[in-house]
Order: sequence, then C-alpha cells, then structure tokens
Amino acid sequence: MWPVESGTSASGDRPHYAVVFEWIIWVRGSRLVVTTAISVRVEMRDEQGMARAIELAQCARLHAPPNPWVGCVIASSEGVFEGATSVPGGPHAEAAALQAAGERARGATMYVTLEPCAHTGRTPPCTSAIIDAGISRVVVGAEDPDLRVSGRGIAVLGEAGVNVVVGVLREAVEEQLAPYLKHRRTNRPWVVLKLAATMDGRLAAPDGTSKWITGPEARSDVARLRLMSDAVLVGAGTIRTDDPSLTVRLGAQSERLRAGEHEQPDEPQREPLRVVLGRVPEQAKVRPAIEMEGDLGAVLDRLGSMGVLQLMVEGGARVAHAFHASGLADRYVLYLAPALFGGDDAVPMFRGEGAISISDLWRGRLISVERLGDDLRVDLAPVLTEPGAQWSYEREMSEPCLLD
Ligand code: AOF
Ligand code: ZN
Repeated sequence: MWPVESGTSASGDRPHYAVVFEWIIWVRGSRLVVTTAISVRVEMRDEQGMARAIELAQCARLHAPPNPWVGCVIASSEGVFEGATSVPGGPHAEAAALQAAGERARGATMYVTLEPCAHTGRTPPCTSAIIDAGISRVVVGAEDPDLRVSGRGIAVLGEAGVNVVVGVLREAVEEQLAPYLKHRRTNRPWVVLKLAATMDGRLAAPDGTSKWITGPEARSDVARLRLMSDAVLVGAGTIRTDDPSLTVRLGAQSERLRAGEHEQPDEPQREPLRVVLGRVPEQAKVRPAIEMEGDLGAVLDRLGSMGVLQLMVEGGARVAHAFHASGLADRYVLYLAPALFGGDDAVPMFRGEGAISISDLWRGRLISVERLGDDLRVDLAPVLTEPGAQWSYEREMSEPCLLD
C-alpha cells in the first residue's frame, strides 16, 4: 500500500492510497494476469460525482441566467442528494442539495461545479450553510470569478476545517459555464456567431432569397441556440431583406422539456432580447427590439451591463464579417446544407475584406461536428482563446437529466 498523487484532484487534496491486486487466471492453459487498483476507484469517485453535478447544472441552463447554472451532489453513507440552481433569487445549487440531504449531510462530501458563494446576495452565503450542515469535504469544479466570491468561498471553507479540492473536471465545467465565466471576467457576453449556408459557403442567392437553405432539424437547433441566448443580434440589412421575428419558434416549454428541465410554474417565458445594429423599420416583425450603433466593443459592453451572458449573432454577412474581423466571436456555429449555389454571385458568409495571403488565414479549432437531418452543424472556436475547447457539453447532453 502506498500513497499516490491524484492527477485531477490536486490543490490541497488528501493523499489517496492505492491497493493493487493481481489476479492470475488460467484460460485454456494460458496465464492471464488481471491487475486492479483501488486508487483508480477513489479518483473515479470524484470524477463521477462531478460528472453528475455537471449533468444537474444543465437542468438549470435555461432558467438560471444572468446567474450561473450550477449543479451539486452530496454523497453521504446514507445516500446521494442532488440540487441545481433555481431561478434568480431562488436557492443556489448547494442550498437545494443541502435541503434534500438534511441531517444526512453531516460528514458527507459535496461535489459542486462552481466555487460556493461566501457573500450575502439575494440568498445567504452557501459557505455558512455548508459549514453548519457539517459537510467534511467539498470538491469544486472551478473557481467563481464573480468579484463577490473570487476565491473567498474556498478560503472560508478551508479556514473552517473543511477539506476543499479544486479543479476536478475543470475543463468540462469551464466549457459548460463559458458564457457566465466570460461575462464575470470581462463584463461582456460570450459571442456565438451563427451562420446557415450552403456547402460552398453562401448565405443567400444573388436576388437575396435564402428561405430555406437548411432543413427543419437544423432550424429547430437554431431555435434551441436562441433559447440559450440572452440576446440575439442582427444587422438592419437582414431585417430589411428577410424581416425575421427572431423569436424562439419552438416554444420555450417544449424546449425546456427536451433539455430535461422540470417545469418552473413561476418562471416567466424566456425570450432573448432582440438587438439590431442600425435602424429598425416601423413595421418590422423583430419589434420590440433594441437599436444599437457604433463600435462593437461598446455594444458588447452595453449588453454585458444589461446582464447578457450569451449573445447570438445571426448575421447577415456584413455583421458576421464585423464580428469575425474584430476577433469578437467566441464560438462559430455553422449550419451547412448539402447544396451549392455554384457561382461567385451568391451572398458569401462574410461580406468585407478577408485574408489576403495564406499566412493570414484564420484557423479555428474544431469543437464538434453533428449531423442534423440532411445538414451538418460544425462548431469552431478561435485558437488559444478559451479553456475547455475540446469538450462540448451541449452536444453531449442527449438524455434528460432528473433531479431526485
Ligand atoms: C446562483 N446559483 O447555484 C450559485 C451561485 O443573486 P444571488 O444572491 O443569488 O447571487 C448570485 C451569485 O452567487 C452568482 O453570481 C455566483 O457568484 C454565486 N453562486 N449563484 O445563482 C448557484 N452557486
Ligand atoms: Zn451560493
């Protein structure tokens, strides 16, 4: 028996112990040695607890903003108790799980995707509730950059003698919470640039018509992306040619069920804010909409101050170019139909000056590729700008998650 370092549960973790068993099995005269080690199971338990907390957090994805969508699992000898963030002003994930566990939380381990809060906001500090409940170990996915927390939650728990482990499944948590983390670090929204195009990269025919390049599955996926966004932005040119309403067409209720969420009877219907760059004609279907103008950085600052965590940019080609060229897109979501305009007169994805030499080529990182009916959804991230880019949580969530 010897202590081993844990790769994922570093920073202040207690040592793990490995007990290695070797089983010798004879199969038809051949000697087969099977080795098992208990240390692997100890590490796995932390990762499994955090993986479940991540699943639970996804249940809060649609109703938590502008607060973070957090998941929490309490594992005690008397059972497993779960919680997810409620609507803003309601209990945090930790409080919900503690409520479910009651007295059984004493001596238990808590897995929580985000550092517990140490401040009194609309709810009391989760750190006090954790300490009072007698939780002995807290496993945290990622630190909370919110200035009211920012390391204080971890410090308060440590000072009270709670064993705190930070960074288990960090990449997955940071990917899942990317819009929240970016907003709290920069006061700007996470920008998702969505483009629906043919395989030869064209958004519309030379006469401006574009309905419908992609099929129904891709279009419902777009509606789902809108539902996860706090604001959608288009250029005034798109309003003039397409007159889109930019509403969440599938209906929030059915999408919420698809995302595995429970009904929240008091929850208002969530429709993203509609933002137009330029002037909106009187009769446009997009109304009511916010008209904005000027520097895109200032637009993002303003939306951030309005509590927009995720901004979905829906085109057209000039707006896409403006966000791309200024390096302001955090994620590119391309819906590609198996169709070709076959000429250079159809509307390109980006209208404006692009790379003039191969050495200026923008290269992204492929996050995921998914087939949606006859179309493809391709997610790209700019290289070196975000953590956890190899892991796409939204794409992996297919089964509904259930709170116990
Ligand atoms: C949540 N849910 O599960 C956790 C949060 O507005 P308040 O008072 O509810 O505080 C929101 C802050 O609390 C939020 O920005 C984050 O720093 C912290 N943690 N918030 O809504 C949760 N764990
Ligand atoms: Zn809290």
